[in-house]
Amino acid sequence: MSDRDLSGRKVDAVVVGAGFGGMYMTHLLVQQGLSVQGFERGDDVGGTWYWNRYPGCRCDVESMEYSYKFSDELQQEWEWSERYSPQPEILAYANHVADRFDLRRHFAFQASVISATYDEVDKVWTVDTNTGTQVHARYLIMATGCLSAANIPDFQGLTDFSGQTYHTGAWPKEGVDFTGQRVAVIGTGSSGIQSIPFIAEQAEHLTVFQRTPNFSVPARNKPLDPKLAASIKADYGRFRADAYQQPAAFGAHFPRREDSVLGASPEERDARFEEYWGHGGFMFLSAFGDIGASPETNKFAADFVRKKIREIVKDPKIADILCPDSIIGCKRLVADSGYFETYNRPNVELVDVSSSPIERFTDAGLNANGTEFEFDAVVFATGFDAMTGALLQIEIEGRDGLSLKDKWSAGPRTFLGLASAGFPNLFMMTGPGSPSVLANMVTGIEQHAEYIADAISWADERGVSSLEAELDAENKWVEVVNMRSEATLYPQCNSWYLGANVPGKPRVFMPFIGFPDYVAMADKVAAQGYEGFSKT
Ligand code: NA7
Repeated sequence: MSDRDLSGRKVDAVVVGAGFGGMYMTHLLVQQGLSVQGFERGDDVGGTWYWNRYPGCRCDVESMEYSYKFSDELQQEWEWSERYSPQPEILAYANHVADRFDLRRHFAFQASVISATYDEVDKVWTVDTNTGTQVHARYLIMATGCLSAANIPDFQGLTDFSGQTYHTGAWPKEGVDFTGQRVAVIGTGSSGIQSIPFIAEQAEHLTVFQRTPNFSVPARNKPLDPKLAASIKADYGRFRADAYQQPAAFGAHFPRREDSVLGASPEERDARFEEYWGHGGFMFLSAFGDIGASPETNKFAADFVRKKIREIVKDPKIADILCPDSIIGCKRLVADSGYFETYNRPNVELVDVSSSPIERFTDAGLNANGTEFEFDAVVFATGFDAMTGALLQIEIEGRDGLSLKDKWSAGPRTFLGLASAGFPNLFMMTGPGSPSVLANMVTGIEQHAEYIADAISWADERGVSSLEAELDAENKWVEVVNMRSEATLYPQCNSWYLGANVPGKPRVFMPFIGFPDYVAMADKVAAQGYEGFSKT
């Protein structure tokens, strides 16, 4: 059915996005007997893993954790091949889930929602797509993803460039062959750090433009040990339950140390950090109990990584440029495979644009630091308008003509990161104010999907036709989210958690810190009859 044939359709719920969130949300609502119309701008399911096909793309949460737990058959039958799944395997998994639960039939693909307007009298959302389709729904569920609105900075002269340009988050499906090419990568976040070693291997010459150096630790990716997978599957329920109690809903098996870095001798510290450097990935931050406690305790871990960078990178001047001088873990820690080693290659060049920005693009390349560079292709690894970007690209109009864009002009305001006052029957999955990007995304998604499905069924059973966050509950929630972040080191760097990577975006820390606390607070709201939501 083309999405044009849908016009005028009335459904119980519209779900926007066919990533992990939209798929599970749809599955639950359909099981509850609701009619669902999904819209997805890509031509198939997968969300983040549909769009981010850049070389080297893989998850930074381990495979046995980064998967759905709602179906025991699914988690028992699916087999992951590596410790950290590569993008093609996660996309294959998303496709398998769509087939297994027959989800595609509920979605119109290549259809972007452009506006959604609430009619307070009829209590109905009218949703329009870029293909001219209009449907009506009692509930509108935004499963638009936290990192799905690509950020390409407004570089002067960009349209003058005659070579190819790519964004890591909108990578061509057919792949890109850089063989024999002079390539630039702009950006050294996760996407840049993951892709740079692969592009360097293929390209004739690679120039990396770095504005801020990032902390990265080896992922230590490897084939998944079948015995380990079998032992987890033997009691997957327990493994998931343990993860659920972790602050970020994963890593219960990490050998987490509680002692203070201040109590260790220099030799003990070094040996411990070495051990955790050997474990790989986020686990590094568990080497001592207080790495995130203060700039002073944090510096020991940061110094260790800086030492490692200087050991790996042979040219001391390049090593200096690659050494971050910030808090480790404040921006998302990157798990890499041979990143720093790449700078020892003769075909790789690092350009520091920290003190003067890239000046302009030209026909042949770009000018930076007073030098003209020439390229066949430029890769923007420049990240995303995170958490709010995809929501605010859609003209969402709630009660009394209130626009979400206007309401959030000074930063997002939500209750539970799920709902916003003035927007009845609109739910956001992993929205700002929920654990979202600071938790295992799949776990956060499952929790939200189940929460929303339960809320709708609760309302339907009682004849409640509209659920809306109360302003007072929302204001208190925003306070809680802010207080929790202020008690950490997170506000001390310019991360995308704060919106600091997008010029003009309000500087507000968006995720809720602490998954188990969040679940407890959300469950209490539900248990008290959705206290904090007005019901009509
Ligand atoms: P990130 O982590 O936001 O990284 C984007 C990078 O692009 C970062 O190094 C930025 O430097 C850089 N950037 C952004 N704008 C510019 C300009 N104008 N000039 C030069 N450099 C620029 O995005 P990723 O896609 O790597 O990762 C996002 C998440 O996806 C990641 O955390 C994982 O969860 C998966 P900056 O640091 O802002 O100075």
